[in-house]
Amino acid sequence: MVGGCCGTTPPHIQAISKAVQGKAPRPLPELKTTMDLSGLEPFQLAEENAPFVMVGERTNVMGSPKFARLIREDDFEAGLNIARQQVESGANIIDINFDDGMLNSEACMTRFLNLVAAEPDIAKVPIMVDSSKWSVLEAGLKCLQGKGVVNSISLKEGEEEFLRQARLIRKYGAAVVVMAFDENGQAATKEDKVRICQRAYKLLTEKVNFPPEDIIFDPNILTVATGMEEHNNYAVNFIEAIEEIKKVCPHAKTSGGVSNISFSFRGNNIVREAMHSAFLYKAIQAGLDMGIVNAGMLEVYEEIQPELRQKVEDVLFNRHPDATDELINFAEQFKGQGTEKAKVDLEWRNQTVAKRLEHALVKGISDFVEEDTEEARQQFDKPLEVIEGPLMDGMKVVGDLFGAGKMFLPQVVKSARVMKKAVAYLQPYMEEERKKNPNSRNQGKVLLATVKGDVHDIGKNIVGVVLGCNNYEVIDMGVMVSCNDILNKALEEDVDIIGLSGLITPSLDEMIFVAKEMQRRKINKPLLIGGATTSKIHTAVKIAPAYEGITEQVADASLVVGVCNQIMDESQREEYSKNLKEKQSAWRDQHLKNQSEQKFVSLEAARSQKPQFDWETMEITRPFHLGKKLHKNVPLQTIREYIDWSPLFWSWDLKGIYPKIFDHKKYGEQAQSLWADAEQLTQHIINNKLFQPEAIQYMWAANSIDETIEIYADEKAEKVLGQFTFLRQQKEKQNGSYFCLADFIAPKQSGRIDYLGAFAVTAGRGVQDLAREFEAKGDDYSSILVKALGDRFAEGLAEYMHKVARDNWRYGKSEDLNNEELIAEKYRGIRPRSGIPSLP
Ligand code: THG
Repeated sequence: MVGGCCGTTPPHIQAISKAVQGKAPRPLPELKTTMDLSGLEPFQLAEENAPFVMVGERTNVMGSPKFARLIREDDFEAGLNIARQQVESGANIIDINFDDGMLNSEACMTRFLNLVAAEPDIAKVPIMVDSSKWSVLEAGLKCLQGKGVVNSISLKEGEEEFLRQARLIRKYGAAVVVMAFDENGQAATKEDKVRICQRAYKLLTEKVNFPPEDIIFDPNILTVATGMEEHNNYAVNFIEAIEEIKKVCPHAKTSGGVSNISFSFRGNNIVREAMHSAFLYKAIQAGLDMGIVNAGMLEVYEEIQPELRQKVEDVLFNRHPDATDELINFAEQFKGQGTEKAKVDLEWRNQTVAKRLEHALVKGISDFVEEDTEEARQQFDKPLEVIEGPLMDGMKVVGDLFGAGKMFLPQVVKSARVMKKAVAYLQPYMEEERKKNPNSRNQGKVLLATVKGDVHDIGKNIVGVVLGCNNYEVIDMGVMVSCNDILNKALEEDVDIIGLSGLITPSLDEMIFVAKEMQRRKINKPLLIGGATTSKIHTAVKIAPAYEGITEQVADASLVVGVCNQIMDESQREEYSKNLKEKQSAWRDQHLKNQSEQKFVSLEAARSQKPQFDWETMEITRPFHLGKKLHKNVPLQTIREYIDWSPLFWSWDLKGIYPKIFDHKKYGEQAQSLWADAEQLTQHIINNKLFQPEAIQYMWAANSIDETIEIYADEKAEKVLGQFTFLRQQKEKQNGSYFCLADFIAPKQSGRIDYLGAFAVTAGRGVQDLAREFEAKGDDYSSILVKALGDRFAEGLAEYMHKVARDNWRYGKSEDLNNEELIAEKYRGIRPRSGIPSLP
């Protein structure tokens, strides 16, 4: 077993140690002194059985934005999960660091270590308390159970302070990391590193009697590939220093912060991980005992793509002056990719062009799509065949995987981004193709539009392209087009066919409305329906009956030409229309049969069984103020704190509750990836004030009369300002009352005045502007994300306004609810909004 008793040895370390054993066996030291540490379980760092010890780096507010956020938000429980994940991924020790100017680091350290102590699956491993402040290290030492490690002390404040701290560490019973710093600063050359460590070793062993096996030297892993020539030899200096320190400081251990080496490739995890494992491979051979690493995120050395490995090693081992530039250029292709892809990476590039296109679509990789599309174009007679052939085939795979629940909406939208890029690439060729055949007659004019309320146009755009390539003239009106505009345009251009598109459910109703309007305005043109939520059944049952003309749902872009050709062909049209209507009629009958009958009671019967409240004794609280208040420029940061994030994931069909969803078996990974994008965008929006939220709020004196609530100018209730009338439940119930929202306001005949609040909120114009900005760049993914965030900010503002209203209503002042409790509606009062069953 490697690394003592805690955890199993992960494959990358097995591979590294195997490689080390095979290639350059390290001579065993003559004295086999072990370093003993412990959490709840003992951990022995013995040279002969521990080729390498992994210290988990993620519980560090400087090294993990996620951990930092959780701590800032006071969610220490979730912070524990990060510690747990590190242990589960094979960390033998965990490094814990709260060095942040905005935190009370001592208090955080104490609190976190106390929480860790209560978690056996974390506390089983020894802890490394990490800080550059002695007071924080000491706060940590006071909490540590077992035997941990202090990270770190150094000679930078002189020998006296160094020895004082070392004595205290001995007293607390911990091991220590000593950094290669002295009064003159950080050691960067091999000579300085060795000299300082040797000096510290002598002081510790001779003046404090510090056991040498409890000393861990860290001779500074510094960042390479920064573009500064002086940095090029940093990795080499470290590795050579390790070898020397092991010789001149018997029994002492060595360590380093491995991820430091690759800071210049931040955001490019594939390259970073390749650097870490290539670096470790050499450093372990040189005698490195332990490293602070992202446990679970180390590439297996043998599996690094050979070309990448060579370029990385050229940089690490400073093999030639252009090594950095070459790696930077080569690294470009991996940017922003997750590591998962890295492991199988580029293998797929060896497949046929059709398979490559499919892979790119499924994985949402747009980097190679233009070159692959070009290659495919050369293989086919016409550019359109590339779309109808390999690209559509690839999209079909995406569709099937999506349908089977193996792909999720964010991925599908990323696929569409790839498809868009391919189609855009082919567009000029298709134009050319059309010009080459001027005699091919115009097949007909088709108007396309995404209906009002909907912004989805990927499918519609593909349909437009496909029709265009088949000699149809396409008038594309874009997204969010009102019924009036569509029909006016159809008449003005005298189009042959109208195609409506939409992806979200409300679009179905908008389509019904368009059909009704066509009937009313006697516009006799075939109507085609398309989009993800449309269906043959819905079209037959709900849309077609509203309009006498041809109304057909077209399931995907590959079918649209066939349908249009039949419509445009005089000889086929009548037959086609008759068949269609027969089919739709049969579907309607079938649908009706499947509907079970629902019984309703009369309104009088429902009223007679309305809920009964004792209005004589009911407590009615009087608000501080009545009337109107406008809230302009509510700070985005304030609203952010009131946001319920779960629906953000639902809008992408990732089902789960935030933040538990991150650990979800099926959706966890996608949820994390979406969250990272959402957080980044949110920060950008807040920093640049891109949304301008506003709200208007009212509070009225009110009474109810049956289903109606009257609102009054003041508490004298003489002047009625207006009325709200609500529905009462009438679906037959076996027992229970038939509710109406008005039941919750004191009835007029009770003689008591009651109150009703209302507000309207918006996240502001900026949502649309920013979404359009992304759309213009062809980035539907970010555009949709902006809209989803706009929706979150509007909802968050509603939650906040409700809090303001309750405060005005007095009882809010005494409530003490956190966000979760707000989401669970633990407050007094209700907040119905239009669009829910009680207020449709
Ligand atoms: N020596 C010793 N202690 C140390 C260091 C060292 N403690 C801190 C640090 N260096 C080691 N820990 C880390 C932790 C994280 C990273 C680097 C070193 C890191 N984090 C990513 C980043 O900043 O790019 C986080 C990216 C993300 O999560 O999104 O690279 O040298 N004794």
